[in-house]
Amino acid sequence: MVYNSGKGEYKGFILKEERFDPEFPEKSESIMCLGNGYMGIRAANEEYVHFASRGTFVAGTFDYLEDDCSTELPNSADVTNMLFEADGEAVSPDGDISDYEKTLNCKNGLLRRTFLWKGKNGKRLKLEFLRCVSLKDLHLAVSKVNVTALDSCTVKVTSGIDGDVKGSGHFEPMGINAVSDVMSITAKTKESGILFSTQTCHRFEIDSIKVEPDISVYSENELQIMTKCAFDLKEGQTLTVTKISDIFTSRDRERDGCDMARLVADSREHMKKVRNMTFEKILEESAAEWERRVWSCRDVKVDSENETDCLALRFAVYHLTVMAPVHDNRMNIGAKGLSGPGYRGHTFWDTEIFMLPYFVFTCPAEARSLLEYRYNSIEAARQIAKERGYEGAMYPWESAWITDGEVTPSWALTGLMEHHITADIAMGVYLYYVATGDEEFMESFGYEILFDTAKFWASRLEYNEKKDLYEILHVIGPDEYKEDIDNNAYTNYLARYNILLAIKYYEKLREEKPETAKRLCALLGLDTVYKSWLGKVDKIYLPRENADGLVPEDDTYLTLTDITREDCTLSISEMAGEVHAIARKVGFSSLMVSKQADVMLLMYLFEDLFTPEIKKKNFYFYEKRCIHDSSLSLSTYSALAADLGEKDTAYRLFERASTIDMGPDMWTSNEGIHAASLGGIWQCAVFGFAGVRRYGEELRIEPHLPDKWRGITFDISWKSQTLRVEVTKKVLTVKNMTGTDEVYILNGGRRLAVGSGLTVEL
Ligand code: IFM
Repeated sequence: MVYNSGKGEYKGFILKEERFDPEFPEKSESIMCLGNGYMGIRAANEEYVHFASRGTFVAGTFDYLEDDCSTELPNSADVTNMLFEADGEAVSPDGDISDYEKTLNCKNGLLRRTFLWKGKNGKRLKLEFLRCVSLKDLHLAVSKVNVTALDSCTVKVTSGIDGDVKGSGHFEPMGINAVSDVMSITAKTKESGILFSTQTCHRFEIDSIKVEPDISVYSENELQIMTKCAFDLKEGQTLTVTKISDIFTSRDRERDGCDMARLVADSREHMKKVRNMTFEKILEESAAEWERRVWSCRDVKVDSENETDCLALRFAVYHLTVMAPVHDNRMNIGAKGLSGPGYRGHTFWDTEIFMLPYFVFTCPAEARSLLEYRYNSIEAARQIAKERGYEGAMYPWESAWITDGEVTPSWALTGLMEHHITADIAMGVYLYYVATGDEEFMESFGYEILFDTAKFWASRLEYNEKKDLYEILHVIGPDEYKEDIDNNAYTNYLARYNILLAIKYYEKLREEKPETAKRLCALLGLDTVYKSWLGKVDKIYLPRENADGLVPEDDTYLTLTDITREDCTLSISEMAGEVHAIARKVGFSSLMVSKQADVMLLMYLFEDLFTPEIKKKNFYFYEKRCIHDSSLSLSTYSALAADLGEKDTAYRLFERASTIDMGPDMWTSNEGIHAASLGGIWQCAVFGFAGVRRYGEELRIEPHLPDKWRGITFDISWKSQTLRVEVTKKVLTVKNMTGTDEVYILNGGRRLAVGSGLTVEL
């Protein structure tokens, strides 16, 4: 993979694959996936290639297969397929090809692939494949292929809608159809009964002149409808195939639960409007939307000695856009976005802790939609609490559709024990509220989430008479290598904070909005719960540093077998393979080894809990024992290192974080990109190096640029004002681009008014 191959306005926006390796098609399929939050389409080649795993995922369309272990986002019918034959020989990128190039332009969402192909019979073709999923029209995808005959030959095209893809078992076919040049497939998910309509329409041109070939339409099974036609091309002639496709489902908010007749009518109406559009027009409109919604306000410009750094940020912003179903508050972001089948499309704490901050600071309306999803799931969370003998709302570790409740596969203990997610969601609500001051959100949704999650924690605490303390036993913390442990520091501190927030806002509401307090009191029984919060909150056990200055990750972590060696030059994460081998024999639970940031995340989120010396000590202790076996880990370590002024370490960790998807490892992204890691990369730059942070209820900006960076510029939203932040080695500049309200920032221990523009010497 080559980066930054773009020029002019696209410089720093383009990822390029220079060689097609049929052994590893999945890497670029995931990382170059297209989408718009409604759907995600993997960047699989148009031609079928052995290993390719085509993927079209429509947000929120979860389905459960009886013999499977939990609900998943099904892979729906593929519209990207197109096979070409030259004088009877199939064109394939794993044949005799040259000048291969596949690029993703993050700026306008254009996927482009080109190569020269030579058949066994010596016939040569030049091919250019273009694809776009519209950001403007969420149902629309378009492909255009230019096939230039370098030698005269007959080019046969086979193209259509292919629902016979991996995972098609989720669908019951409802009909295939071809009316005029529009082909369609309708299907229904087997358990959730969601109706799908997928349509496609082809247009053919030779040297830009429309042609109408004899077309034969056929299907090999009920999930497929294909068209075949042939063109005699003279040397130098170019055949252009434009394929306009759309997808609608009965899960779409506008047609929620509709019947097939309505779905088909809506789809046909839509296709009528778009079928005559050119590829260029669709791309242009989509690119304008990218500019309006994303790049004009969310670009992060990094001026670095290493050009890849800037691309890493844009790659993150690109994917955070295509993965997020922010058009519908009944949906949330999957751990792999919409880029692959990994984690079944489920939502984890990844949203609130790793991605939500990006949305809060760049587009609060989208952040609100993601939090409304949690509110819309609150009944299911209450049900989980009840089933497990607790009170309030206990959020599922993995969630899918809002009424599904816990969807973690039953073989994973995390679904039973990883409880910190409930407090993570409360933290997300709090961050959103502080950054936006959106009182209407709080009245409608936020307070209820804060109170009911705190109610859960109050019922979850266990009293230890001997210690006269409340403990949280039998959990899994962020470090998932340690199962069924007691008093995970991260969980205990966050649970307490959740309760503290509930106390604070309940008291505030009683004072300032007695009607709201009364309504919520009646709904949640807050009078009794409030007393229990007060009685318990100061007695929650909060692990502190021991005599060696170490904060124990849980009750037993520091007693486990330490396998690090002082004389070893390799870090433990560099020895991950060996560590796994040891763990296979003795189990991770007996080793002083962490999968991912745990205590570090606590120190990052709550920066005043421990002194800088203690934080530094713990940083190096835990980093030495963390194999970053989760993509959520490196970014936290990097941002915390930046806070601690450990610039080189922070940069080294940032570089590693940014190679999780974009890097040379060909296996890491097979099942989809790492959504949380991409949110984490944004946090490394904005929170870590630029030092932006919610500090209490204030905005703090305390930059720590790495040596390789000359500067960084980006916009953030704070209390309805857009602030342009520019950091160089010497100066921090903050401009209020909205200018309707005064904003203050904390810097160097001072509270400074931004006014019409603020410059601080660093
Ligand atoms: O939520 C994470 C978890 O922290 C580590 N395993 C993968 C999950 C999904 O990304």
